[in-house]
Amino acid sequence: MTLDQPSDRHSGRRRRLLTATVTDVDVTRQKAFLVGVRFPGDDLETRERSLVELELLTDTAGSAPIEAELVRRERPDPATFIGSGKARDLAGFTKTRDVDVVIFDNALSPAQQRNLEKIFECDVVDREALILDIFAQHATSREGALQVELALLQYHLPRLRGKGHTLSQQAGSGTGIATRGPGETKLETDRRRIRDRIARLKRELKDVDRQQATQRKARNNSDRPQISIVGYTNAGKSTLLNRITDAGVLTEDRLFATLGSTVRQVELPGGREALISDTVGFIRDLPHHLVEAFRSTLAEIREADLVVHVVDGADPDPLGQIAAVHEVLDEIDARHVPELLAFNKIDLADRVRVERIRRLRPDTEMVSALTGEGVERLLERISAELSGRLVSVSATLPYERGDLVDLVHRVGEIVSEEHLPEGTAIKARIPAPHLARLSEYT
Ligand SMILES: Nc1nc2c(ncn2[C@@H]2O[C@H](COP(=O)(O)OP(=O)(O)OP(=O)(O)O)[C@@H](O)[C@H]2O)c(=O)[nH]1
Ligand SMILES: [Mg+2]
Repeated sequence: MTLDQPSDRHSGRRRRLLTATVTDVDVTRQKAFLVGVRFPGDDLETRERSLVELELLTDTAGSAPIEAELVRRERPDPATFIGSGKARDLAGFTKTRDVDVVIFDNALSPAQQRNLEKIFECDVVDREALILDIFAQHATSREGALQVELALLQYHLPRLRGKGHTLSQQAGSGTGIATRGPGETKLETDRRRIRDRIARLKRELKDVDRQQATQRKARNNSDRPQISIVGYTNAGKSTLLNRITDAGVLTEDRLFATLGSTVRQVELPGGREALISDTVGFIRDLPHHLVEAFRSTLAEIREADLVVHVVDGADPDPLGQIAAVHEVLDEIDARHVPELLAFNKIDLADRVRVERIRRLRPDTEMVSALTGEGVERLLERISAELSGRLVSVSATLPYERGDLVDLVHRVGEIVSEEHLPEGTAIKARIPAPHLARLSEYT
């Protein structure tokens, strides 16, 4: 990837984007110009990758990224982030190309966004707005829609301004990149209405929270360990769930295909049953408002017995993805849950990268959710990780206590089982909390 050097800044040549989306720009799609900013100390490759990811996000949101530029700056300009000279320079280009929206990879303050819109004379948004917009377009469940709307309104509240549009055209509409503010005269009323709506959404989400907590509790009481599949968006989480259960979850080569969560039962090697769930993917700089709004969906990760962290082995920067996922896990207080790394898409990953990960994280399982390679081993590892917290028991259960025999089968791993005249002699490994129920017969 060659990015603009300062020397050809005025030559009119800008970086051509790499993916196919550029060559067949759909005339009906909004044309987007992307801007990344690199400060001293920022790693060039990281900023470039982030810009390529922004391009994917833009495409996913339904706009056509036509060009991108990585701008160097000593420090952010408080008024325009990139400095008004640079902004005017870029605006000269975007106006000749009829750009509809300028998208910044870095977060903009409401004032910077407003000032930049004046210079560019078109919509200016940042990565957060773009991700929110994608979520708005993809949310299908009731709670998903509530969660996204809450995050959107919280993002928009400090940005409301008069631009002659009505409120009904924005918040949660999920069409186009939602940036438009309401008409000037209605500004105050709209602010109040949004605050009221935020309060109402929070109340509704509390109900959802309660329902989901009840469901989780019922599942917890079912004695089966809970496994949460987590990972960067598009890493292959849903494909893995489908591979090991017959969940039939939608999988797609696009970002944020999954927004809700799906729980399925799985029988692990050794016969033990567990619950396994797949949920929304993470990304670098996942908007804080979204993480907050999705807390109830993400709560099951926090309460899981084991996290299976799926890493996209075909990505050029798997370690960066791992770090981004850990950041989100930190934010939702889920870092205490034991983690098993599954390096996915090894059918695509190059050998060098696989070896590098293997050296850095020797405990990583290499899998291909698509071809099934390594999945059986992964299940064995999951089983072993969960067994780490099992204790050995030896009991002779009378035949009228078939319920206890069932319990041991369901929650534990059978070592041996023999039918004696006085009952079923069973040797097994079970979670410690269940020991008490067998104590009479040990
Ligand atoms: N080659 C290859 N492709 C895979 C593999 N696993 C998943 N994919 C593809 O990667 C894309 C994303 O897969 P998903 O399962 O939807 O990914 P996800 O992590 O659930 O993504 P989101 O829900 O969007 O966050 C799909 O096109 C899958 O077919 C794999 O092991 N090998
Ligand atoms: Mg998915």
